[in-house]
Amino acid sequence: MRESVLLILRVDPHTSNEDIDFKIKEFKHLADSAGYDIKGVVIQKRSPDIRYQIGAGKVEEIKRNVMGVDKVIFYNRLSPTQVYNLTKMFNVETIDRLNLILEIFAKRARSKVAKLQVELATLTYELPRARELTSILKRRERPGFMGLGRYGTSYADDIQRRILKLRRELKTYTKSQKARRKRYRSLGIPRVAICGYTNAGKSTLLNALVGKRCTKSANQLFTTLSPITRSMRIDGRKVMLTDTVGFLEGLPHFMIEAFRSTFSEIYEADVILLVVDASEHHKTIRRKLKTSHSTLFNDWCERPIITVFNKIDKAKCFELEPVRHLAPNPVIVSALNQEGIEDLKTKIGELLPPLETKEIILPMSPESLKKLSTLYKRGIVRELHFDSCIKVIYQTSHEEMKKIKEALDVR
Ligand SMILES: Nc1nc2c(ncn2[C@@H]2O[C@H](COP(=O)(O)OP(=O)(O)OP(=O)(O)O)[C@@H](O)[C@H]2O)c(=O)[nH]1
Ligand SMILES: [Mg+2]
Repeated sequence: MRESVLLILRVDPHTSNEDIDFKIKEFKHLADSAGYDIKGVVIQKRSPDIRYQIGAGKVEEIKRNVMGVDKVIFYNRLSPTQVYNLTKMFNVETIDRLNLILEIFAKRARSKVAKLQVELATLTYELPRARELTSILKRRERPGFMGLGRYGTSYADDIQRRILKLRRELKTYTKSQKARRKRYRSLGIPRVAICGYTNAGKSTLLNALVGKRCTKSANQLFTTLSPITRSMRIDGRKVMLTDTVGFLEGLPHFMIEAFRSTFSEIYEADVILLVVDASEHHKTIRRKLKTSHSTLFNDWCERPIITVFNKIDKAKCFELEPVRHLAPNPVIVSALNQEGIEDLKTKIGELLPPLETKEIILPMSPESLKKLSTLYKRGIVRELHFDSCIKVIYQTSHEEMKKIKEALDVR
């Protein structure tokens, strides 16, 4: 049976209805993606209260209706004192949106690296809270109180030690990831990364570009956590395509930091596909594009970006003009119906690092046929002429051209 939750959002007094709607829609989608049954939503417009985040009167009101709910989730970030006070008032576990996101991540983490990253993010969030909660519980002599039982005296020190260990383990992974990239680079195979707001259709797009179902897509947030890479051909050229974890508004820096190795798939790509759901209102599109750009530029990123407006089959009146300034190289597609995919491939081809074209002459011999098969594997054979010798019009990256000519001993 699904656990039931009550969602609470506090906004400042002058917040627009549009902003509230955006936050609530996303908050509900997050709770639903985590598998909760939403029993109710409470919104309060006021400045933050230091004890409870929402007003004390509102807390009393909710307290009367919170019976039968398994958990209370706040959209706002809660301080450890607020967690303690609210848990005490409601008598059920009370968490915030970041805990909720971390719960989803923990559910989705399959690979060893993803599990390490999620644990690192969770503990980084937990550490300062653990310190403060331990001291609150000690002062009030309430060890083991309502879901706060783990905050014993050595808990914060244990977390600190575990964080250091996780960082070391993730470093080892980063090294092997670097070695893999170096190999692709030395073979002259370019890399394309798919990124964008969560649920924009990134995984569906990877499936459409590769031409088969390689990864799961679903109408929930953070379906994809670990990057997956598949090869595809763009105008005959082999390209590695990577699908990555989605972006979300208000993700703190420490979370992006914990997923550094995943995000580096984006920063180190030759071309970035920034996917956005074109079926939403242009104000939502603008907001999600802004979040995506600020997440991307969190680190320095100078790669060419193609803005992929997806789900055009569902869009009632898509207009590019209001968001054009945030959308370099726009291409409009429906990944689900495979519309516009060829145009997108053409655009990717235009932005990939340029290829070098050379004429290669091979003598007529069985040995040359072996060399020819290597040429096919490692680059693009544009033309092939058999005469007294074999003439190949060959294309590959500049570095690879040098290497292959040396390896095959051809001119
Ligand atoms: N109508 C329509 N739906 C689409 C299209 N592309 C994706 N979807 C749907 O949008 C939802 C999300 O798709 P995903 O491919 O999982 O999105 P994602 O960006 O990978 O999501 P996360 O991995 O959760 O960040 C799914 O229900 C897809 O079927 C499209 O072109 N048209
Ligand atoms: Mg996905």
